[in-house]
Amino acid sequence: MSNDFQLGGFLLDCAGKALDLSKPKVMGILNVTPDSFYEGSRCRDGWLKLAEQMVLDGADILDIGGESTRPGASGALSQEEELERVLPVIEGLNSRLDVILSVDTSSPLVMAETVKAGAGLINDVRALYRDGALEAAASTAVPIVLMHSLVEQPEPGFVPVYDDVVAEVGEYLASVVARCEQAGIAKERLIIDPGFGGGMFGKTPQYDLQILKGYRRFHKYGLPLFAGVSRKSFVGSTLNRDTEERLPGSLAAAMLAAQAGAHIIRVHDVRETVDVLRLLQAVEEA
Ligand code: 8Y7
Repeated sequence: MSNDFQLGGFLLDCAGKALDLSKPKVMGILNVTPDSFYEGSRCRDGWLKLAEQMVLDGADILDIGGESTRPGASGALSQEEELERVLPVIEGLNSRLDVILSVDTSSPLVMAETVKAGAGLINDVRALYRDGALEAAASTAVPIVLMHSLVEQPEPGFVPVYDDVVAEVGEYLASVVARCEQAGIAKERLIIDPGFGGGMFGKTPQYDLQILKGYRRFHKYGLPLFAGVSRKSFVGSTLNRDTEERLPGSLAAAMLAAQAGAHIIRVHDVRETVDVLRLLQAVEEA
């Protein structure tokens, strides 16, 4: 079977650990928040066991987040509180596991301190738009995931409207990339993500489906592509399934993203997703 795309030969340096994106990589979600939407990833205490299991299951990266982006999640954390949650986990995992640690944060303090403690990737759903975040990220040397979002939580009842969602999200990401380059961040450190999801992420389920359908079009920016579809609301609303029942739909979505050339796929269910990607790889090599 011929590849209908060629993953770019991206090779990133994540604080001394190589991230080879010639094949899609799996990022396991490790939430250290008490209020994340999917029960399975809440692990304020069991984080070490969960992290070890994800690595055994084939995770290439672990994404550690201390602040929930869920609409209505308990009020904004101070940067210090967020750091207090996340830093011990990064330090603990860095000394125990040989895996790339990603920090899911929008806070400049958290970026700076966790990279010092060994984080090899910054994942910012606000694409470095918080005050000081651009400068903080520029002062590190690690790769950065830039996600499209509304940056702020919209008013209740807000309905996003796009004419061509892939084109408009792509234009936004291109402008964020330009802003990063102006701040001295090399393009070689950047990864782009359309940001599937509602609320602050700014898409309806229908737009999420359109993004997945047109995902290949993001290759034109010449950067590694990221996809976060795991157990998201578009899977639930398309299939009429609660979060605990969204694994099959999430795997199908991960498979579609990988076939469309996603380089990094962020998931709750590492073992199952790794199997899907192995099968896809085997077919492509057949
Ligand atoms: C995404 C993400 C979340 C995503 C990137 C959830 C932190 C919500 N989603 N980061 N984070 N992309 N880059 O449903 O899609 O997992 S949190």
